[in-house]
Amino acid sequence: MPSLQHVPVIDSHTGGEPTRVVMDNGPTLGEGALSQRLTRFRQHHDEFRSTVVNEPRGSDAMVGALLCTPVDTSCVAGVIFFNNVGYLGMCVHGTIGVVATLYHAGQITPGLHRIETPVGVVTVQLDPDGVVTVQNVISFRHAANMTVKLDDGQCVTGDVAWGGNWFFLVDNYTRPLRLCDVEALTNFARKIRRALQQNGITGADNAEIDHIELFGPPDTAGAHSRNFVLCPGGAYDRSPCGTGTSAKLACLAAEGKLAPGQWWRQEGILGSIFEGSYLIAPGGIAPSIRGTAHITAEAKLILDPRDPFRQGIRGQTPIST
Ligand code: PYC
Repeated sequence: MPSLQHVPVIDSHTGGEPTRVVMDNGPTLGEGALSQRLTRFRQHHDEFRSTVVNEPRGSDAMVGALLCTPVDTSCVAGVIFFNNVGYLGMCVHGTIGVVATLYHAGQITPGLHRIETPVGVVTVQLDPDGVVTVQNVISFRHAANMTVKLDDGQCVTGDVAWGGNWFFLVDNYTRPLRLCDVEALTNFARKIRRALQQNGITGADNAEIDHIELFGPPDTAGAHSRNFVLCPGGAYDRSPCGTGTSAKLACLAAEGKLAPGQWWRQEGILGSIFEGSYLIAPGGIAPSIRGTAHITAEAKLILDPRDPFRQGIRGQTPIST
C-alpha cells in the first residue's frame, strides 16, 4: 500500500465565509519574516495551497490559513492566508476564524492576543462569548473618485483603498445587492477589475487592485450599509469582508463621514454583519473589526499518491487574466 499523508485541519466560518486552518504537517518554509516565508510558499509549495483549499476538498470560497512560528515572540501565532488562486496579505474573517480555532484547540483563552501576518502584526481580542475584535493593519484611502469605462461603455466611479488588501470601492450601487443576483454582481465586478487593469489603475507601488466592493443600502435595521465583495479568484465573499470594511472605514474617515470611535455596521451579501470603528494612526487609520466565527469541522485531509487530484483541481487563473 502506498503511504498516505495526513494534514489535520479545523474548519470554521465567519459570517458564512469559510476558513480552513492547517494545524500541522504544512510545508517547511524556513526562518525569516512571514513575507519571506510567503514567497517560499508561493515559489516552492504552491501545490499545498491548492491541496488544502481547492476542490475536491475545498471550494472557490475557502480561505486557508497556515499556522507558522511567529518571528515576534509576543505573538501567539503567525499565519499565512491563501485562497483558490493565490495568497492574501491579510484576511480579517480568516483571522477571526483562526482565533476561534486556536480557542477550540485549547491553545488560547479569552483575552488580548497578537498574531503575525505577512503584512504586519494584528491584535485580537477574544471575548468570553466568542466575539472577536481584530485591530487590523493601518488602512488608508489611496485615491478618490476614480472613473473607469467598462468594456460595455458604462462608466463607474470609485475609491481605491488599502485595508490589508487592495480594494476598489463603489458607493451607491444602483441595483439591489441580493444573493439571488450574485452572478450578475460577479460579472459586473469582474468588468470593473478588468477596466482597472486596462487603465493602469493600481494601489500604491503599482499593486494590483484584486478586490472589488460594491455598496448599497442595508436590509437589517441598525446596519449602515450592505456590500458585495468580489475576491481575487472570482468567488464572492460570503462575509462582509473585514479588510474591505477596513478599506471602507478609511474612505469614510477621509471624507469626514465617520468620526474616530464611532461604530459602523457593515452588512454582507448574506446579511451577516461586521462592526467596525477606527482610531487615527500615522499613515491612515487603525481599524477594529468585530465578528464571530463558528467551528464546522475537525478533519484530517488525506493525500493519496494514487489520487490524480490529490493536489486539488488546479489551473484556475486569477479573474483578471
Ligand atoms: O475578511 O478580510 C476578509 C477577507 C478577505 C478575503 C475574504 N475575506
